[in-house]
Amino acid sequence: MEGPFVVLTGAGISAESGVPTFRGPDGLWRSFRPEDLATPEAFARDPALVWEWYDWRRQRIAACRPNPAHRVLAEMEATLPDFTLITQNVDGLHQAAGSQHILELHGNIWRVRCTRCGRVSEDRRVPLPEIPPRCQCGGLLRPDVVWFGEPLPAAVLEAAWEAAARCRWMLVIGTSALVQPAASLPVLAHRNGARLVEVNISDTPLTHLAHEVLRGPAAQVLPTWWASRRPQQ
Ligand code: BJW
Ligand code: ZN
Repeated sequence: MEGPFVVLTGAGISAESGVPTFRGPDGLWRSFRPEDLATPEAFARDPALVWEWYDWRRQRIAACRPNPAHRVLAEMEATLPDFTLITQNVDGLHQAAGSQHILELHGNIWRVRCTRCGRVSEDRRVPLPEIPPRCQCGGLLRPDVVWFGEPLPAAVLEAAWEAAARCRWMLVIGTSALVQPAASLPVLAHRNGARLVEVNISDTPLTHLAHEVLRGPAAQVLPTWWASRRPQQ
């Protein structure tokens, strides 16, 4: 466990908390795929429809608690001297588990951003009283998340690239590794000599690169793995 340690998480880490994944069988909402709804075009066409999806997801997530996998990552951060957590998730469950520093590549579902004045604010109301919600300035609010075709937050992505490029270990948990540029981070780490460990219930495009594959639900296999690796005091 020597050297910089990076973790990349995806929707699968929150599955056992009850948060639906994107591409699983229960990932669909009214038969829409994320590629149909998580786009600026969908929002421009029908903001109320897109907001109904987000409002439904916010209600689901509000009822969810972090699971043992989230908690292990908070413990790793507190234990390992050089540790970086990168997440594609927008659910806020890493924060709820006690992780302090989180690189959120795709934003956060509990923030809203005004499409007119750009103001960003936290809004945890579930359900939202008005759909689509509006800013004090009268502008239309949108979720402060990253949709397909939109750039990731530059500083966050830069920090993630740097961490991936220099790490000795990369743990990739619960992501289908289909969405770019997040899916390239483990590839970069691998190319630079990091030991790649994948935690997933199924194969992904990264599985063939992994030095170690922990096959099973993250909330079960991650605590066991960490218990056997954790530095003893
Ligand atoms: C378990 C489990 C358990 C289940 N335990 N495991 C290069 C090549 C091709 C395409 C592109 C490219 N570069 C860019 C693109 C386009 C696009 C893209 O990647 N498209 C692909 C789909 C082909 N990317 C973008 O558009 C990105 N933007 C960009 O690149 O901008 C460039 C630009 C620069 C300058 C100016 C303008 C543009 C943005 C991507 C944004 C993704 N957004 C979403 C929505 C976020 C908001 C929201 O939540 O609503 O992010 S889409 C959705 O997918 C969400 C997720 O973070 C993301 C990844 O999903 P994830 O986490 O992997 O979940 P699933 O459901 O796919 O997988 C779950 C996994 O868990 C599975 O493997 C299960 O087996 C496993 N699992 N239970 C362990 N218990
Ligand atoms: Zn505004």
